[in-house]
Amino acid sequence: MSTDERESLVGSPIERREDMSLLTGSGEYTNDIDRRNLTHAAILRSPHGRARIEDIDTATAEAMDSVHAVYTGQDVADSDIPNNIQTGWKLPELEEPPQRIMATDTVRYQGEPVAVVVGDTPAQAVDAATAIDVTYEQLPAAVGPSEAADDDAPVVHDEVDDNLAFDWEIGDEASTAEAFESAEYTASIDLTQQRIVPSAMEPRASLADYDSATGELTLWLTTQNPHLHRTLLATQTLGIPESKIRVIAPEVGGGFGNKIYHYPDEAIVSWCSMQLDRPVKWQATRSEDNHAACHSRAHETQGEIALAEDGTIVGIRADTYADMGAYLQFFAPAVPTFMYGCLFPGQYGIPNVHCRVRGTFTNTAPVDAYRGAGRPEATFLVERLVDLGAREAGMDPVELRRQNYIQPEEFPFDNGVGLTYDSGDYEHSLDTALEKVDYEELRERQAELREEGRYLGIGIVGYVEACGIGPSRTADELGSTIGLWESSVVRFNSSGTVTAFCGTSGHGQGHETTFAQIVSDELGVDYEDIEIVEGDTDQTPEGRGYYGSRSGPVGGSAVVSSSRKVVEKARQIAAHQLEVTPKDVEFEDGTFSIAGAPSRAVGIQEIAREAYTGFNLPDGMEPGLEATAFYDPENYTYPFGTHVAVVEVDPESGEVDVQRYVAVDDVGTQINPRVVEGQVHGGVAQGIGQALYEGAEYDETGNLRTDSFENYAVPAADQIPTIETDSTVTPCPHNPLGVKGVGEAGAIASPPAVVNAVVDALEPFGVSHIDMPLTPEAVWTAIHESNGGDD
Ligand code: MCN
Repeated sequence: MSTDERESLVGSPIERREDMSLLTGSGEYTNDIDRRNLTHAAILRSPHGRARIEDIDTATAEAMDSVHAVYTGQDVADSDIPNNIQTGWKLPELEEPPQRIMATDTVRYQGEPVAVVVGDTPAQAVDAATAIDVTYEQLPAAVGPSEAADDDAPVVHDEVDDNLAFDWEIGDEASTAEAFESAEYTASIDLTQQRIVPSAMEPRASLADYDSATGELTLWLTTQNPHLHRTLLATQTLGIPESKIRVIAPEVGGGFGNKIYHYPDEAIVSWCSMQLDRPVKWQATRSEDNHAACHSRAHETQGEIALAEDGTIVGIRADTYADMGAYLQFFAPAVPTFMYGCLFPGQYGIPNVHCRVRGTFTNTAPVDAYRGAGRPEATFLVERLVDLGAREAGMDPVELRRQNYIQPEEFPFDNGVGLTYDSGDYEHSLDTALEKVDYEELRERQAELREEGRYLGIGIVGYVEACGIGPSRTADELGSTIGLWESSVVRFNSSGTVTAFCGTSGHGQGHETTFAQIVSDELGVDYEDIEIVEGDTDQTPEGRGYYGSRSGPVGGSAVVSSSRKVVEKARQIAAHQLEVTPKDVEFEDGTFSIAGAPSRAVGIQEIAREAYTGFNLPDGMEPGLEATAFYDPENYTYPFGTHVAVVEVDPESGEVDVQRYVAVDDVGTQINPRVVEGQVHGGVAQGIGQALYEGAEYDETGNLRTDSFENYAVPAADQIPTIETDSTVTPCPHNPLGVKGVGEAGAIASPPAVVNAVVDALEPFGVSHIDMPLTPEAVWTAIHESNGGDD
């Protein structure tokens, strides 16, 4: 597409350029990569939730054909590397026991690495790992976030005898208690936000190639943030200089938060390569990833809402236990605190808010961010409470919401618990969604069907989330150890084409398309002449990667900044050639010209070619045409929206049929509406998965019952309804594109939309809440535990 055919590419729903290779199987994944002398690693993992390692006998494994080496945790411990994975979010008074890349004396979750075998083939390595004989003394395990805080709970780490990683609160407990005392109506909920296994299409993998001659390590890794991984490998685990490490993210097959973290596995594989001076590859199986990649959500919460007589929400409070698993992963302490408690008030102006969160260690896989990270939990809680409050006050849930919304003229809005929402129009979003579903007609139909013994439910959710987090200076105050800026280099090549190197690292979000749209608009260069490069620490500027839906608002803004710097240098060259001063030169659609003299004009690609010959540049100017920019956002951005689920529940079987799903999202200016829609679809599908199907379960010994897709139900395509999307546009006021993030919106809004709908359907049975996943059994049981068993 050429820019002269249209005014602006930002806002255009052009097709994603990355899809052809992904859809035709020509994408290159870590496990597709081959190296000369390649070997393969198999990691032996703890079968127990908690146990003492009494002995490891590796003799049989070492003697097997084609085995190059067998290493234990003690070998690593003896090797004088830092060997301590630490969280990146240091809450005050955080308890943080060390996390070694392989256990030495105690294992603390099923799946924790204990030994590694390097063999000629993956199968030979696995066979040899199976031949390692480990003698364990199995110990009682701490399982469940609130049970782990009991006085007599088994202790996960000796140095933290109450299993409490942190005890955090926000808001005003006393004023909130007063609001509850004087309230007309109150409602409460006890809920479990179940543990989720983020199931990317491809399990994790790494290929490490260490060259002892140069001391350089190249690591192909399923990572969302190659630079962050490089830093953590250098400083936390391997101890080799960061400048000697190159991390490359090929196609990673989806991340969804789960590929942010520095796992023991890639450090083990790299360390093996360093010992053997040979490339070593490791590919997790699905079951291995279910056990050993981070899980998510895993809260137990008591929540309450207080209303005045007229339906004004006067207070909300929550007491949450958040499961941290056995070790603190990179964002773990931030997810159930700042990303949860600070968003608890949702779209409402609530004068009294209090939220306490205790993060507990348990003998389970570490828990950290998964699509939405804290905001799904916050939205679920407040939106369930609003529905319960409406039921208590005898109000329509729509009217209760409408009455309590923050109004457009109140932005920027201080939500009282640490956040300043940038812009919003929640009622417009609600009205758009209600019109799309024809709410009045639906309520009439619901009443008619109830007469026939059929149970239709309508679930409404308004969400606001915080993404594109920054600025860096406030991240420091909140405990972050990293800045939250993003970077890019925009470079004209000598022939006039453009390559933009970005610090973000997308895997399916369409960055190659949307960032090229931005560059095309900024430089006035044809879209086909622009390439986007991400995901390689040797090629791209230092970046922070993708999470918290930051690539559009933060990464896209960095692309704008570096493009504009390029234009300014090009303007000086144009002025020199047109023999005027730079301020007399205008720039539009890729052409520099002089006002009132249209024939005196020169295109930016021509200027780029001149910049590289260097023949005719202003005195003292360096040749070349490129610029680097780091963009640090002024604030988070706050996307919002209204989602409506319409379900029918069969009380005989407990089956839930999602008949309609309407998503109205406001993500500010849309760079590419097609990409935005795709992101909403993906998020809603994952949220419906959480609402109806998914849930990780451990038994009391810390044994993971849901270790494969045979017993962990990720929805198939035919279990996801048609998703009807629409949008409103309220630009972000503080970034140059007006963009808010979209990647997590669908996963945030959809679980409470579905649960609100099911509970609405079952109102005649007196059902007020059902914990996710709403399996037929859970729904049937809820009906029968209320008055439903008697009808
Ligand atoms: N975009 C847009 N207009 C906007 C906002 C964004 O066109 N107003 C575009 C962006 O340019 C980008 C895409 O939408 O191409 C998503 O942008 P953004 O919301 O900024 O999110 P990120 O690119 O930073 O991706 C992260 C987000 C998160 S946190 C998870 S988890 C997630 C998700 O996106 N993981 C994904 N979506 C995913 N989609 C796929 N296919 N795979 C994953 O692993």
